[in-house]
Amino acid sequence: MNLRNILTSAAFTVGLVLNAGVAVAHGKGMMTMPSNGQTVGIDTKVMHLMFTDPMQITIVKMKAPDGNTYQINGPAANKAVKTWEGSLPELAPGNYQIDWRGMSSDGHAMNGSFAFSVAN
Ligand SMILES: [Cu+2]
Repeated sequence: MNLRNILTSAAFTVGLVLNAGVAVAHGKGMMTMPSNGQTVGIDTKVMHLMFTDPMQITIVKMKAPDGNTYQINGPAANKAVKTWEGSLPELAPGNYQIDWRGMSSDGHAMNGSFAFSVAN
């Protein structure tokens, strides 16, 4: 590895750390429904992402225990909102993970994830 590569690699690493810091700063006060680690019933129909500042949600995906990844659609997909509501597909018992991406009002790319379980 020559010096140029080392410097590029170091800059990249610092960039990743800074981005993580930004995400944490914006993520303060963020809440989800279900909450991370919560167990909900199979009759659960919606999920919420709630932010202290408006967030433009660009994509929300759900990894399901059947091995598939589902895209979760919400009515406010293209505008900044403090509360985003997405419709869930029919749920079966098991473990789920939601991954979301968005853009904060100051233009920072944001993302987060949380997990929940479904029981009968
Ligand atoms: Cu920002």
